[in-house]
Amino acid sequence: MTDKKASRVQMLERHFNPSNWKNGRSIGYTIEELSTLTDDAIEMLRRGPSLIEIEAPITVVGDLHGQYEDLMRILMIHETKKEKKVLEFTGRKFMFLGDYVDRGLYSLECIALLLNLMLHYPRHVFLIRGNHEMAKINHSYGFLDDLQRRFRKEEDGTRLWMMFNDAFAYFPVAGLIGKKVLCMHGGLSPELKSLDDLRKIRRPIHSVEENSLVADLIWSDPDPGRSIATISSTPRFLRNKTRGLSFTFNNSAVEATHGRLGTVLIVRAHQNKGCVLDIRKDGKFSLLQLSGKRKFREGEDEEEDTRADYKLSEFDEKPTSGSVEKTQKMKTPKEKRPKEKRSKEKKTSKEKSKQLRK
Ligand SMILES: [Mn+2]
Repeated sequence: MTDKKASRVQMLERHFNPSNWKNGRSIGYTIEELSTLTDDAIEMLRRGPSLIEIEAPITVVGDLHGQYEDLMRILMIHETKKEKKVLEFTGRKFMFLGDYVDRGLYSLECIALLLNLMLHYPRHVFLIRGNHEMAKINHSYGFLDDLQRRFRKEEDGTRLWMMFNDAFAYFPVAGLIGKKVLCMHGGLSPELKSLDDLRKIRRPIHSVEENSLVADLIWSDPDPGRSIATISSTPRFLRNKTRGLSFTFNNSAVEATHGRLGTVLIVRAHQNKGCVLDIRKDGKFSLLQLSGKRKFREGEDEEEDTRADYKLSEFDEKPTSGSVEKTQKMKTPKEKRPKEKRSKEKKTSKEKSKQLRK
């Protein structure tokens, strides 16, 4: 085992040990190990694709936003013995759809563990980029502040923040599961004409101004409201007033994209409040909403966590089910918006996933 690998395994063990993170404790890191982690991540990601192409079964996870205990529940590794954890974990594949940092209390724990898992299990853990994996956003929604507070010298925190953002610049921006399910953080783009458009995206991308297709993949939303007025047979992208950039897209835009790309389902996050989608090998899927309250930074949310322990049974036991081949619609529960940007959108929206009517 190389020194680097040994250091990563040692960090993973710290992550897996509940006494290190339960009861509100943060995991301790050194600048050196985090610096090695981000360097190694860049080295792997720069050689990897912009579009992750993979087969089911796979578990797709929406916005984490520093909810470290939720992440541990999703991975299901904290209740078992060390050896078993690894065995159990290596058998499953995960695609995370971005927004790992900001808002929650444990941004650093989430991103450090996920990068480490990605390096350790490169065929099982895939990280897609969210809008919070952008320096312009994570400098003001918590990540920078957390790092500056947690490291002894403020400039060390700032340096780490820059190192993480250097790694984010190489993150892939979309995933394709079984050639049929297209995943991204935000949504569709009028510039998305073929899967090759995704495969050809060059990285690093430090700011979305550099690439408007990437800006849309990371920022766009479905039409708000889904009122009768939004039902149109013409693919339509409107200015996204809620976000202040990119577009909203209607059902016809979804259908048109499926027609061009040969896909049948769009899976996205960006408005989630912690969702897990299990896609099985036969194309059937279950959507699980994480129950319980999430922990947020002061001022981000009034919610307080009241759970004493975290077990799988706390998942909603009545998942929304469907099949990739047959499903026409899927629910996408919405995330909490930044307060100053929150709109009066309804709690859920539906996305059609039919083939294009020519
Ligand atoms: Mn987002």
